Amino acid sequence: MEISKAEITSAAAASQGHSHSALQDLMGSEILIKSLQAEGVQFIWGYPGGAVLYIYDALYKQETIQHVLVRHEQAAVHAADGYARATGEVGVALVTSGPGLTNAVTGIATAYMDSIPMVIISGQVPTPAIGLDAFQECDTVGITRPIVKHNFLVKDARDLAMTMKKAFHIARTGRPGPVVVDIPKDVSFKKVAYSGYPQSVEMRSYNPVRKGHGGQIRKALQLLLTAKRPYIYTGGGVLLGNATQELRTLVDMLGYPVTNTLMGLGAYPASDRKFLGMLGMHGTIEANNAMQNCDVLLAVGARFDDRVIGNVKHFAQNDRKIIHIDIDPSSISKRVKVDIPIVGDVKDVLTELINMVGESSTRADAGALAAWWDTIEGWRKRDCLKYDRSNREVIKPQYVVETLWNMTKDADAYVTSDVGQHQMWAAQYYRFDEPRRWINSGGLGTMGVGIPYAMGIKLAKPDSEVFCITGEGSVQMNIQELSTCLQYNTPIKICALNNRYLGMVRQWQEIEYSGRYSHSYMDALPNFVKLAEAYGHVGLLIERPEDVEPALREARKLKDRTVFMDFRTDPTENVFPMVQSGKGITEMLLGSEDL
Ligand SMILES: Cc1cc2nc3c(=O)[nH]c(=O)nc-3n(C[C@H](O)[C@H](O)[C@H](O)COP(=O)(O)OP(=O)(O)OC[C@H]3O[C@@H](n4cnc5c(N)ncnc54)[C@H](O)[C@@H]3O)c2cc1C
Ligand SMILES: Cc1ncc(C[n+]2csc(CCOP(=O)(O)OP(=O)(O)O)c2C)c(N)n1
Ligand SMILES: [Mg+2]
Repeated sequence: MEISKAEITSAAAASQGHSHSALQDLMGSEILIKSLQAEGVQFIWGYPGGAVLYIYDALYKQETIQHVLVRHEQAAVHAADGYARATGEVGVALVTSGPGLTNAVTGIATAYMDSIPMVIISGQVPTPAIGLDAFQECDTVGITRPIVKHNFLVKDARDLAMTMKKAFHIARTGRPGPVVVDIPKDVSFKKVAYSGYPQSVEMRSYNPVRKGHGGQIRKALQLLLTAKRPYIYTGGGVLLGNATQELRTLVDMLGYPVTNTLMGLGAYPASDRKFLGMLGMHGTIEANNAMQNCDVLLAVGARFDDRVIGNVKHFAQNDRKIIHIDIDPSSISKRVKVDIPIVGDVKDVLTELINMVGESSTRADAGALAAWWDTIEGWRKRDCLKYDRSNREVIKPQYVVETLWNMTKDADAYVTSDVGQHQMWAAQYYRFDEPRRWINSGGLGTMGVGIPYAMGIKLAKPDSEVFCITGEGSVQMNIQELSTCLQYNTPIKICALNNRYLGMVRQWQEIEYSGRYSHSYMDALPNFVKLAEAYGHVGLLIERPEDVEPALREARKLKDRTVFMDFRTDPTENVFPMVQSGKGITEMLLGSEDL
């Protein structure tokens, strides 16, 4: 079903309502739909059940919002989350009460950990039945409280429109996050007067700061311009705050080295020399060594995650000044003590910083900067991402990713991944130059996101190519969504790096548990080619290195088909560099010779 932009705009205008003279009696479910239309919602991923049948009935009677019937509620939330990550819009999912909601919990927690703007609507048992162990009742507000930015239980249909306005506002402003709106069945069918969707919203207790403190920004500037070994460490906040252009401008003005976290890949172009690669547990030598040895660190929308800092005591051994720009004050000095905190929106703060750099007559010490770059180039020469490229016997997983990158780097392509070794190889060997092209679960590390993320993106971006790099373990966690892909014509390309192992677990067992491979080998795997065919798609089995490129070429040619590529990769390959748990970020294992 194609919906034109004009139709969405006119539905949004109609649902805004005008004045009290336009007062009309509407059911709660109809008010909900009008609210979603007013917010410009185009897609909802969901699954019906008793508590939401009035909402589904109202959906049936409208034409501007496309609903996608998934095969499992977890995938509904992931698909809406993937859509949100790729577009920057609020992702919307709809689930029924009880098991519908509990199935959605992993999806909600995944979005929460990565600060993704979402509104999840759940059905609830009728208000008089709440607390009576009613059929399919669960305490949605209680269950989701620790994994949402906010949640609401709507007890009166008259509050519904304002609650939706607040939900969208909270989800997309400040540090974004998922908001759950729980709607009891009686609220969805009760008729109340509707006077239009609120134009504005005010909440006394919620006022996220946008503009950073001018005095703090000036102090940051002083530090940055007098640095001898400066470093810019950026994260997901740059993407969430749509500030990639500002970041590029600042880095170009300063000429300083820059790194991205796993969540920030694409915030700065990977093909630029000033980019040192990802940092952290599986980061490059140059990125991690620069982090440890810099004298001034500018952290931008990055939260000093344990996978990035490693052993905090080791990190603190070197003296450095830290400037931290983050919209959420609770992110600042959480794990690492910061010298100059700047609470504000990354776009606003960087813009101000850029203006100040432009106006300042001070310039960084060119000699010191050149010496710092020499040191960095020395680290870079180690070429820590080299691997056995010429192997003709077995497919190296890195080779699949690198080949895909070579073939699609100039294309309009999105890459999703699941969680495991394949995710790290995707992050290391696909060099993202643009924002919102790399879609994965970092904070919760949820296996099973890959296919739903890809189908959520493909729906919103039908003309783009969408690849899902996955493992044979992860892909089975939401494999049922291949059915949704067919029904809604969202042809995606699945690149399964099939090593017959829960590879990341196997790697840890090899390195940290003396090779005791407890339950990390997966036997009795399905025939993925036949499975893909059974779902109405194309399956390809690729067993030899020389077949990797032709398979990818064939899959890309099949534009309108979902293709499952089962790449049989080296089962014992490990991800390097690797920082073991408890180690400092410069204490890296670089290859199997270090084991
Ligand atoms: C198997 C596995 C291995 C991993 N290995 C690594 C690794 O080697 N390296 C690595 O980097 N990560 C790794 N991760 C990911 C890691 O767990 C974290 O998810 C990641 O490091 C966090 O990225 P971030 O600091 O960019 O924060 P995010 O989670 O992206 O948080 C964004 C920050 O920006 C702030 N923010 C949001 N919006 C704005 C705005 N508009 N303005 C200002 N600030 C804003 C938020 O408040 C928050 O503090 C791994 C994950 C898995 C599953
Ligand atoms: C839902 C969930 N369960 C368990 C884990 C722990 N875990 C992390 S990676 C991994 C193995 C993934 O295996 P596979 O998808 O085959 O990827 P590979 O590491 O082999 O590339 C596991 C079990 C997780 N991240 N998510
Ligand atoms: Mg595997």
